Amino acid sequence: MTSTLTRSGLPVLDADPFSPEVLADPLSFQEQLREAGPVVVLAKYGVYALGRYAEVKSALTDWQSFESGAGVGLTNFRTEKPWRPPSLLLEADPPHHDAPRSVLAKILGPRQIAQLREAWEADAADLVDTLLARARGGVLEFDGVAELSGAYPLRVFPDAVGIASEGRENLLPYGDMAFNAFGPHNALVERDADRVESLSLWVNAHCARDALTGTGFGAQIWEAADRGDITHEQAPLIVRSLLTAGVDTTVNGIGAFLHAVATHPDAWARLRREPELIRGAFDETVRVESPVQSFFRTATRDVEIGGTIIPEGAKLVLFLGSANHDPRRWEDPHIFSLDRDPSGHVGYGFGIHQCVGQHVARAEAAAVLGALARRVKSIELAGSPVRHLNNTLRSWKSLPLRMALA
Ligand code: OW7
Repeated sequence: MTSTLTRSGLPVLDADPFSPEVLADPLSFQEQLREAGPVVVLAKYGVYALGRYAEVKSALTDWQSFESGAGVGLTNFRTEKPWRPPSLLLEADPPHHDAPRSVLAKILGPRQIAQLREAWEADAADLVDTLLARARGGVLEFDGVAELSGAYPLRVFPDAVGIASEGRENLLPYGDMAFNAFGPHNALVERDADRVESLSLWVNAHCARDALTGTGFGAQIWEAADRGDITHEQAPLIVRSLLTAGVDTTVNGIGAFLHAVATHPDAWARLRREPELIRGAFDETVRVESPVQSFFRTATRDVEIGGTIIPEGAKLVLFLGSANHDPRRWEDPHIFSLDRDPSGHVGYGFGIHQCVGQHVARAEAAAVLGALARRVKSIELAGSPVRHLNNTLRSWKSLPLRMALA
């Protein structure tokens, strides 16, 4: 695949970043994108693309010029109907974005999440103890996705939101569908076409006030409506954001963390000796794996970026994963290292939309990896891991692991 130039001098790529081949292994596409130039045209979709750290970060920061309200996927909400009513957070701009954002930022703030830490650590210890009870001769082989990364968030997060137990198996497929929907209408989207209605019905029903128990995040969103911080019409859509964005992301973040330690034995030994490094190690995981690979923006005016004018109304795709591997910003960008400072990565985005749930994600990951670090001497791959393909998410379907008890 080569890049050619348009008459305006812009590089054009024919490669499809949403093809199965690129989704399975995006690094060479990303390098091609970064090397082609700071702003590239993707011929297949007729959109602009950013793959370098500097431009991705500046587009994320400049929300006035690069709006989210026209959708953060390929679909332009100004000209095409969204697959569901837009998110009041992700797919909104100031001033509409601000009240929902500040309500969620308080409910999911570091102090609030710190209060869940002990219970979440106990849940992680219980999950890991039950798993390790199956060890024979001090060794256990298991699937890290089925038993840990795919299980733990479903054990703690729906409870924290306050939804009922029945039907929780809908959460991962719904999230998978929502994250596929940011991409083009390809086979990954088509595959789920007959489930959109039933999965949406289930999720929407669980956003209602009477479906949310006790003191959970969901009930707190409704209380914010009672206080007048948001309207009662907004409340269920904000609950929907939690149920959409809160499960697949953490499953894949924790899965990426397991893969990183299973393939870096020195890092695992060090995390066992110095468990206070686990949180920073998770941030390095989010940088190197970038569980959310891309989001789109739409130009609100003719706007210059990377020496190019993006015309008003044009869609551009920001490759977060590529920015997090840009050698212009990161030394040995493809290497997972406990010795680097990963701060400034754009794996959680940047600016006013930066992941409002990141304290939840960090707490879940630290609980699981902390429980393992106290009990498990070594972790290694016991077979070839298998990718799960998604238009937006970097994901594992299976992660065969072998662990030796400490
Ligand atoms: C929402 C990490 C992305 C998301 C993703 C999908 C949906 C939403 C947010 O954040 O519904 O607000």
